[in-house]
Amino acid sequence: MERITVNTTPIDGQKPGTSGLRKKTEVFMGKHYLENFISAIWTGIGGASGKTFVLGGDGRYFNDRAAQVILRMAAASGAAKVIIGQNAVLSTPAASNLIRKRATDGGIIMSASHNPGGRDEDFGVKFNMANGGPAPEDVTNRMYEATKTITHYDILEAQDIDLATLGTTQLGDMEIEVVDPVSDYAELMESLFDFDKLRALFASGFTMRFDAMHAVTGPYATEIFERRLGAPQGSVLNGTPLPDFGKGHPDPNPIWAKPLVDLVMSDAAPDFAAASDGDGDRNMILGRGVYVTPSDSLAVLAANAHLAPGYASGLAGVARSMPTSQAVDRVAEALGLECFETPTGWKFFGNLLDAGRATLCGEESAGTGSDHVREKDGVWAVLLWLNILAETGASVKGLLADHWAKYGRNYYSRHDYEAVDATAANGMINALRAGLRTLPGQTFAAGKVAMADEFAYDDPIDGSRSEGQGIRIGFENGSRIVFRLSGTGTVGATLRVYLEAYENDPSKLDADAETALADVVESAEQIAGIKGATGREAPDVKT
Ligand code: G16
Repeated sequence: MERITVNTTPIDGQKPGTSGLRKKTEVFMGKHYLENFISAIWTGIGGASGKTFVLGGDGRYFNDRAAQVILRMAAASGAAKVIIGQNAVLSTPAASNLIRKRATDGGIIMSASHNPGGRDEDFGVKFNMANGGPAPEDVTNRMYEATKTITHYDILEAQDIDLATLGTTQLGDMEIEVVDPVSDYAELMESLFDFDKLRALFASGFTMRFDAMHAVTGPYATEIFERRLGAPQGSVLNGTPLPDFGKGHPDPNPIWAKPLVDLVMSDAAPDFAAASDGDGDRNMILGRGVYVTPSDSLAVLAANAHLAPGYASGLAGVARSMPTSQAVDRVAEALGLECFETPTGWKFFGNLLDAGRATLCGEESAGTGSDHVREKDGVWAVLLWLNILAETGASVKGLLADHWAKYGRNYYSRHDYEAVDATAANGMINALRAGLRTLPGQTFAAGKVAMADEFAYDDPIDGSRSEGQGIRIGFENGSRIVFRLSGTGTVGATLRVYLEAYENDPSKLDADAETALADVVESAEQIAGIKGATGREAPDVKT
């Protein structure tokens, strides 16, 4: 086994985005591409020597090959140990849990999350810190700087490691421990939720469908829902993980999980349905005849989390990403909780969770989580919903209706224009930025503009400042439009337009969301000229 030093040169564009580095799989498979970035990770975290890491991924195409390369590079760089999920698989929340539970120095997660997988699709790599959360911007900036000056990397020449067999092996001086990807995570879930009550719920005939979308949550969901909680076999759909996710788009939203939405809207609807994404951190919640927006889900969970044993003593505070609807703010106000508004990206919740200022966090992009790990967590969100339904005996629709009756309803939708010309998209955002000061006082279809700014965040814990986090336009009646460019796409630019309208008239809480938001949608076009800038007549995806 020989340690070799390979000469290389910088490769353009290795700047981590909202959540790590995501590129086309073929790009990652290109000469030195993965190796350069892994070496830059070591530089960004002050070296790998003597450290223990967790390694796992969502099982997408190239996951297995990339894992072997990362292990050889970790060994060559002096890492003491790597704890790896069997077959190099770990869901993102399970990886976060292992990083924390085993008191490691961090971990590498191989995933492009909800992006499709396969040789022609996407791959990704991100680093999580010792707290289990995504590396903050100062660390990812150091990684990026390292990619611009790299001249060589170290790697062992060795045979592939057997990652199918549980147990401990050696690679050079480094120890490798292959662990069951599910058991530690399932144990954590048992510590947070009332599994007896959930078993009784399923025993009483409660029906559920969980769509794992042929992605990483299949084994987790089967073990927890079917084996431990006794949901009938077949409650988990598409539970076999596939390297290309069965050619699907593993993003749990009404577009990509349409069959599940159709099911809950049909006569054959189960009591409850949910889906998760490629790496298991996102969730979509559905009930008989109803889709719960991620923003509403966060608000309902915040209002009812105390019904689950893990949160019985109440919440320290809540946090949402800026584009997420303000529904949770109303719950926080009623409960007297601190409520934080952070930029898009789970990494921004880490400091608040570590400092004990927030217990529950969530994002409009189908992410909800708590201080049990430092990632959003799809299966956890499903269990919290189930625990609340078991305690209240309510239906999803009933719980939601009660919630709106109490707090009012934040109608909400996100319109995505995918793979648009990056120059045109940036031009549109620049034009909006330039015109911000002229907007307050002007009236559009949605009403009179009360405020308009570009969001910047001052982290209350470490004082760091993150600028350029999206254009916010607030109306006097509580409606809001946010414009932002995605940081997770791999082709051109993806424009996201977030639309929100608040309603508390009891007779108007049950409207069709598209109708309720029509004026806000029209205002977004009036203000930004989206059609002209993107050349598109309509968004590609509406969530
Ligand atoms: C990632 C981040 C989330 C973010 C989402 C969308 O999720 O972790 O915080 O909300 O991307 O980001 P953007 O709007 O920049 O595309 P995931 O599930 O892809 O890791």
